[in-house]
Amino acid sequence: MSRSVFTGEREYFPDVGAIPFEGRESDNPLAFKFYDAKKVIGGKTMEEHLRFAVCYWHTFCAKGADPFGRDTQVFAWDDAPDAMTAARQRMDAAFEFASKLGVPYYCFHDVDMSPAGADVRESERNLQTMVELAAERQRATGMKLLWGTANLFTHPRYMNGAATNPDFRVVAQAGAQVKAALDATVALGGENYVFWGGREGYMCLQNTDTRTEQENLARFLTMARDYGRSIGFKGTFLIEPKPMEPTKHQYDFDAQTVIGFLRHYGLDGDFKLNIEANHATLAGHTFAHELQMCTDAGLLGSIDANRGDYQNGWDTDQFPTDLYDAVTAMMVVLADGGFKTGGLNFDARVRRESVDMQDIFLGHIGGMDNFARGLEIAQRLLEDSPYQQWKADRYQSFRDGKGLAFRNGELDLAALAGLAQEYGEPVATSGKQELFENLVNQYIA
Ligand code: XLS
Ligand code: CA
Ligand code: CA
Repeated sequence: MSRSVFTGEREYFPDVGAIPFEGRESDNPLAFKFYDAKKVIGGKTMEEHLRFAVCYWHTFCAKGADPFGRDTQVFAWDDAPDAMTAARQRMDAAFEFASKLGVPYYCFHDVDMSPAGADVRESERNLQTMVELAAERQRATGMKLLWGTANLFTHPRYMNGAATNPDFRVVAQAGAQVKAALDATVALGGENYVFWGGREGYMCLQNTDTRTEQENLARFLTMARDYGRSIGFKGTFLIEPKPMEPTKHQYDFDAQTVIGFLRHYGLDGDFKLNIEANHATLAGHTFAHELQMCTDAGLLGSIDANRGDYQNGWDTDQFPTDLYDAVTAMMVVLADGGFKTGGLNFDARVRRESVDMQDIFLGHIGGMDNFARGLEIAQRLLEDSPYQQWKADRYQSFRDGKGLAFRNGELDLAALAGLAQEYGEPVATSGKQELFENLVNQYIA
């Protein structure tokens, strides 16, 4: 992977150069302490394992506004006479930032990259113009597109849903946006295409025909899949679960709900899941739980690594700083054989109070270092520790004899009951939770 630093006509982060790896003793805040891109862990470099991505929207579009206060951050690239000039400047800033940080990937929504036009045609033209520039910038930097997506939640027309809107004309608008975003993703060699259904749910059960809406969602996704494949998209379609916010209830509630939906509608051959740590918390699960449900189903696609706040019930999209979370997440990813088309996207934003341009680098450096440590520790836990053996040993009784016959479907319920009589009361076996937890902490050194 090339790490040439890109700067356009104007340099937007002049005080920051390429971020070096300096090791854990370094006192340079603008250096990696743990992420050493070329370091080999278990046969692959850190860069190949982690496949980090910077997201366009939080990093270069959001400026600190919250429901109680307006923007706090000022971005030089917004200073432009018209929206397309601002979009070009934003793109230069995005590629400068990502190439200085040294991440191999980025992600975008259609409207992050290019302004919506007066109608569908004009919006498409704007996006095509920006895609041509993005393709040039990708060639100049070696950066790649992890995923593209369409923003089907910000525009007022989507207030009652996009693919699940009760008004078919709105569904058609959503179709136009997804078609153009798929074209853009394919043109940029995107490895995945994401659907996050922020408004695919309801605010009021009484006014909502949930059955029709969910059937329409499946129909819409099937059409998108068919169109994507017809234009040569070879990557993975991803659904990103989230239980709520902005809607009271979102249909893609959590991993198991989405897995059931994909299987029910025969979409599990083309779609996998994009798991966001923050959304796991909102659904009442741990990050690792959501990842585990996906790998059990063979449907782990990609990760949005941003975390929530355990005291808050909303989506705070913070950079991931919790080492335990990173370790337990990477244990699941590594045990699954690592990412295929997916990667680790920082769908994260610096805090509203973080108004220095350097803060954006600091947030990403911290998240990348945290996952680099998580990777190394998880690898050692899986390779060097007795963890996998201990876990497998708990299920030893299914490996031969009648337990194996049960697994193979060779016993009926009457036979199972007969075995209970024959065995008598089983001797209690300890679950050894403390032993497992202590082992994980022993390796977090
Ligand atoms: C919002 C989601 C969103 C998706 C992309 O909560 O995380 O940012 O990742 O539309
Ligand atoms: Ca989020
Ligand atoms: Ca996300």
